[in-house]
Amino acid sequence: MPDISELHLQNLLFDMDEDGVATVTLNRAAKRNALDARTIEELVALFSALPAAGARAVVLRAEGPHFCAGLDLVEHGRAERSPAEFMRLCLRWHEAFNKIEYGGIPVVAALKGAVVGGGLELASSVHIRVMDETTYFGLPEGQRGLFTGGGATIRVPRLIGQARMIDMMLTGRLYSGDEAVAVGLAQYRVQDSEAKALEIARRAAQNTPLSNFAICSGISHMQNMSGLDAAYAEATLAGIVNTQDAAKGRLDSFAQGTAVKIRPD
Ligand code: 1HE
Repeated sequence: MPDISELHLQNLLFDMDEDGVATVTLNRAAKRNALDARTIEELVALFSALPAAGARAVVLRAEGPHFCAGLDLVEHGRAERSPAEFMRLCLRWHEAFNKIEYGGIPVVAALKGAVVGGGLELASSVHIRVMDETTYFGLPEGQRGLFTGGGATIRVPRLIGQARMIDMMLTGRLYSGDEAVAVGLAQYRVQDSEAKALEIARRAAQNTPLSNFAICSGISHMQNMSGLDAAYAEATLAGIVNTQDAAKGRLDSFAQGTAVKIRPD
């Protein structure tokens, strides 16, 4: 697998600080960060390379006033893809978004403006969504004569339920403001989504990498299993995580009364 420094990124920007907090930026503002085939390949390559690069948490942000306008409709219209070609393209979208959801590294999205169509599919693959006052969510596929192809049918109902997703797709209903948080499209609504996303990523990066791996891949995998299998997988994962050397110091400091207490003050 190529090193991150060897990737030739054009539509994404990448940066990582000394604490392993990485920033991935959608960098096609002139096209409202619409997802063309190249951007999807860059997401696959970048998120595949992040674990070996030592990333402990990621902020996913965007240039310009909109997070992401979804599928590149112009590229799609011009390409005149066959059904098989578009199916293969969708499988690359799944590859990219699965790398994000199942990669084991916390990914926090800093949302703004349009988070629509494939943009919502991308946003729904991260672990924590932070929106600002300009953010709105939509699934305009129905209006465009299209259907979701980047995992929305799996991830969006998990967030907001099937009935709300169908309503969004049939009527073009948009969610914004408090309502978007209330229905589950975002967990935080703040003035500055980038500052908040960075704060959350920094905090998550302080957990042990193995705990974060379990949280940011195990929970998703277990949602795909039967209850019985999920319980088995949970016990197996806990067997590994809860006996890790990296946790010993934290347990000792609790026993000695020096660890932070878990209470709302
Ligand atoms: C684009 C795209 C795009 C903008 N593909 N080029 N997604 C949509 O249906 C949303 C389509 N976009 C919009 O409704 C608007 O662009 C926005 C509300 C997001 C922003 O509006 P605005 O006025 O700020 O920008 P604009 O003037 O509409 O667009 C600026 C440029 O970005 C313009 O290009 P230019 O060369 O004429 O300057 C637009 O063409 C370009 N642009 N959005 C391509 N989406 C796996 S299946 C997933 C299916 C879907 O995602 S369906 C949802 C598609």
